[in-house]
Amino acid sequence: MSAAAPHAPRARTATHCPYCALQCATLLSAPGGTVTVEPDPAFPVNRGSLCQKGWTAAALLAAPDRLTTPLLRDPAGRLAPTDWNRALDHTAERLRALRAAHGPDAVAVLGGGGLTNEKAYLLGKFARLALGTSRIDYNGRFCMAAAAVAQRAAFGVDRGLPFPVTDLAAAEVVLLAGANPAETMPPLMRHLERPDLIVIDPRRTRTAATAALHLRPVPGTDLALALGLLHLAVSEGMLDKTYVAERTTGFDETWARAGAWWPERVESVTGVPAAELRAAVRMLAGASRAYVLTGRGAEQHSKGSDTVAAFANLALALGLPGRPGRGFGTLTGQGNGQGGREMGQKADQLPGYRSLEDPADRAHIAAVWGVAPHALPGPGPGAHELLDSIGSPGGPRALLVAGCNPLVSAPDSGRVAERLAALELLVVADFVPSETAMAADVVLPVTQWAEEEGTLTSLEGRVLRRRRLLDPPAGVLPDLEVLRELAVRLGEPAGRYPADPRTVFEEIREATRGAPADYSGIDYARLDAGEALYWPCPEGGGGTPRLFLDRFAHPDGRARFAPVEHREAAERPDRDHPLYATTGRILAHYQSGAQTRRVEELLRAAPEPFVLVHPDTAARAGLADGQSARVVSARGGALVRVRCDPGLRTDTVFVPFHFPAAGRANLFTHAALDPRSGMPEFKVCAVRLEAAPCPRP
Ligand SMILES: Nc1nc2c(c(=O)[nH]1)N[C@H]1C(S)=C(S)[C@@H](COP(=O)(O)OP(=O)(O)OC[C@H]3O[C@@H](n4cnc5c(=O)[nH]c(N)nc54)[C@H](O)[C@@H]3O)O[C@H]1N2
Ligand SMILES: Nc1nc2c(c(=O)[nH]1)N[C@H]1C(S)=C(S)[C@@H](COP(=O)(O)OP(=O)(O)OC[C@H]3O[C@@H](n4cnc5c(=O)[nH]c(N)nc54)[C@H](O)[C@@H]3O)O[C@H]1N2
Ligand code: SF4
Ligand SMILES: [Mo]
Repeated sequence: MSAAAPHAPRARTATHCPYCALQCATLLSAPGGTVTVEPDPAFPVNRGSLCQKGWTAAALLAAPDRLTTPLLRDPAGRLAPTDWNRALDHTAERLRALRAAHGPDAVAVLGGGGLTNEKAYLLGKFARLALGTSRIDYNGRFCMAAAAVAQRAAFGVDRGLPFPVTDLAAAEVVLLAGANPAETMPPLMRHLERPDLIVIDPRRTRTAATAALHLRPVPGTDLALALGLLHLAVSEGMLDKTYVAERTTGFDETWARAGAWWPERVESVTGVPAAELRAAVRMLAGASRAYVLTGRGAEQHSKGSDTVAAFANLALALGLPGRPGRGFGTLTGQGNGQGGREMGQKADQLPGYRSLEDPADRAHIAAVWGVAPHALPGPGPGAHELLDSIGSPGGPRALLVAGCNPLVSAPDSGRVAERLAALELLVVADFVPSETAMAADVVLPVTQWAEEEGTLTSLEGRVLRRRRLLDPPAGVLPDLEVLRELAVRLGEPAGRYPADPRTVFEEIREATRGAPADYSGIDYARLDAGEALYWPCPEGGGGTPRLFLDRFAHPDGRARFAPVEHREAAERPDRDHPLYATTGRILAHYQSGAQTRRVEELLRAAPEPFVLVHPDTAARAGLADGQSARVVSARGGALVRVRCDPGLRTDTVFVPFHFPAAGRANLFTHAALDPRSGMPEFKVCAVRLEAAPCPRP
């Protein structure tokens, strides 16, 4: 797929897809000025394949409504073109005034897991030094936060997959808890052809259709299900006692709880027949090479981190983590969802997975940044709490957004829209007029993937190079330059904010030296020479494709069982809202859809918001396939097209969250948060279906 090149192209360029964390390798060229994307057959992760989004990625470079000039809201309330100096001067002046009047925490920052490592790093540094604010978080709070908390607690470090994805191809059995890679990472399915799959998903997805066993729990009951699987593993004599004794702690307390989750009790809570639970455990325990993987279906709950912990418990009981050919992991979602969570844009973290509360970590980063440790603010609130506190006493008055579209992607988005409207200053850096950008006071147009250099860290913890094919169109600046220009206007020395990605990466090496996510041994030259480098990679080392083979990352080298207990979802169906609603993804669109709704081929494939509903459930609501309907919760409703799908449970509907305006799934989602991770409950709430008069939502 191709699109007209905005500017004179270089020769053929090896880079990676701009979308998900699989980071498929691509070769870009621009014969006759038209950018062409091809899969790189040499890269083991995608081995010459791409999904529809990858093939069509070039189209966005020349999107007709691409932002190519800064915009400033005029006194009449319209966004009008302006020049860079005015946009930056105005932004800095307003930020200074708000900070002077209300203190540094009056200014907040929201980053994204799609930002390169260099951008995420510099954004964190900018927030903590140039703004001096503790209020910085990113959209990974809505994505990887629950898995990160649970993995860190279980294994001592959070690298989504502690092994290369290609290892999966040699497995006999892979359990996927709440993941639908056939739509969300299609090339990954090539590595899942040989293993027998056990899929846990309330829907019969494309992934479930390929499974040897499909468990269909009521949404929000995976924690009970995982406790039940652990119960069976132990009660049927499949516990790996030697492994548990030698490599773990905490089994007894954990068993004290899981022991009460006998199969019939689990069946009554989850709706999954006891016979299927038994079959799942026997398959897993009977395989000599098995993996347990979680996705957002299990994680995006107000008990998401406990649920991941419960699946980690199961994997530990069967002796999987940290052994060759077996393991536990979680499928990171966004392009730089892994690197983005360890570069210091997270509310509680400094680069390298260092802690904002650890004096030694603070001192290390302060020294790299050339400031005193006390100059670093403390930890701040998670993304949803941050957004929710706008307009409350002491809450943020200005917000800077880079790499996120919260008007569409944050939970209970009716309320989020109100909160954003209460800001005194909203500044958005983006390359397309996203819904959030169009609500901003200042819009800063930035470069896209094929126009920039940098690194991203894929779902397997491998650091990859993004490379530039094209010059950016006139009028746009790279994010790094925007940050430097703003920092200077806020009184910071320019040298503290290098705009050259390679220089930023050199600083990342120093900042992460000796940290859990150690990048000190990685540099552009090694990456460009084709080395496969996985963190931790201390200076002089060859990186770590497989973690935990000898020991886990806790001081005693042991993994931790977690004594978690099931609890109900924040909201249950009742008379007014008799159905469960869950949300997620479809193949053709990416996230808030800000990018993929601008690609003609993808929009044709999925032009409008819809609800998947069992035909009997639709009939009961007086609806037929193709009709317009509203999916209504206690918070609001989304206007969608009805699509009957017998693969749905009769008590559950599914709505993709990729669509804007009245079709936003997040108008009905619940903002109940996981207390351990701040993850919202995107995957379950109570709704009813109503016929809607409007034929085209
Ligand atoms: N096409 C496409 N691909 C993407 C993305 C995209 O937007 N579009 N985004 C990327 C990102 S950031 C992410 S995080 C990943 C996400 O990748 P996935 O985790 O695979 O995606 P989801 O569709 O959010 O959720 C997976 C499945 O969870 C199921 N589910 C819903 N509720 C429950 C529940 O209570 N329990 C269980 N067990 N399952 C449940 C849904 O039916 C869905 O099929 O995809 C990445 N890849
Ligand atoms: N109901 C429901 N809601 C969900 C989910 C769900 O399953 N259900 N999933 C959640 C998950 S897992 C995620 S990851 C979030 C994602 O939610 P968002 O982060 O809001 O989604 P994106 O569409 O990726 O938004 C990224 C924006 O940043 C811009 N952008 C991309 N790259 C760059 C860059 O390098 N620099 C700058 N300045 N801008 C850039 C894009 O054009 C786009 O406008 O949504 C969450 N929301
Ligand atoms: S699977 Fe992910 S990385 Fe690969 S082509 Fe599709 S969107 Fe891009
Ligand atoms: Mo995500």
